[in-house]
Amino acid sequence: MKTIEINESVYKKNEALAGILKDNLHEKNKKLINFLGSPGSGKTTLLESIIKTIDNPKKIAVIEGDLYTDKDAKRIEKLGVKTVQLNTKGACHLEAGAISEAINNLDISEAETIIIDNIGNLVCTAEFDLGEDMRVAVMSVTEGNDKPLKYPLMFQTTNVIVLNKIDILPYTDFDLDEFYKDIKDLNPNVKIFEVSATKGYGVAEFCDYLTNFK
Ligand SMILES: Nc1nc2c(ncn2[C@@H]2O[C@H](COP(=O)(O)OP(=O)(O)OP(=O)(O)O)[C@@H](O)[C@H]2O)c(=O)[nH]1
Ligand SMILES: [Mg+2]
Repeated sequence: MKTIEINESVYKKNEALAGILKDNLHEKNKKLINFLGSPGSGKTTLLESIIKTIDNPKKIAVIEGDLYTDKDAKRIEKLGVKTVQLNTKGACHLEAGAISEAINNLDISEAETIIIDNIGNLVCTAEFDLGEDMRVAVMSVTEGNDKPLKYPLMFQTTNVIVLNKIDILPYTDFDLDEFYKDIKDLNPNVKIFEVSATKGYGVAEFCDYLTNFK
């Protein structure tokens, strides 16, 4: 009897599509950045803050991933940034094929960087390569400093961690020393930014990094 490993074939197909997408975008000199993290960690607020901070927001285009609504896409579109909504109808992650389709429906003529505002999820989203040049895990201090060890794949596969909601750190039991120690064990080369997306702390530094990375 023939046995088909569904998981393996799904990942292989996704990987192949992600590779093609990456090559296509590089040919056009465009960068793709993937924002991941738990629901409510502040991914969309951070995007809003970036758009308000950078010199020319037209250099950014956004793919919004959501299960059902277009609430986040409307928030970004309101700021004059080209945006496309992807609804997964309940699925907990995005795949590279859907990102290619979204880009085909997005005006990226002026954009140098396309940012994916991924579905709020600390597990499945980390498993899928979307052809991105950079992963940014957005984590907030209200989630607790134990999350990197509890959800290691997210923090091992990311290039950058944005530790958000730093404005309310004193009102939480988030242990910064433990957080840095755990991250050093999991992903020693990761770049970490302490940010408040609502107050704007650290956002300019993060924007510099986003716009200048090669
Ligand atoms: N105090 C504080 N609140 C923040 C900050 N960033 C975001 N928030 C709040 O956190 C809540 C969730 O923010 P969102 O940006 O919608 O979170 P998200 O990660 O996009 O959530 P999903 O799209 O559901 O995955 C909102 O009420 C924001 O105002 C911050 O830096 N400080
Ligand atoms: Mg959001």
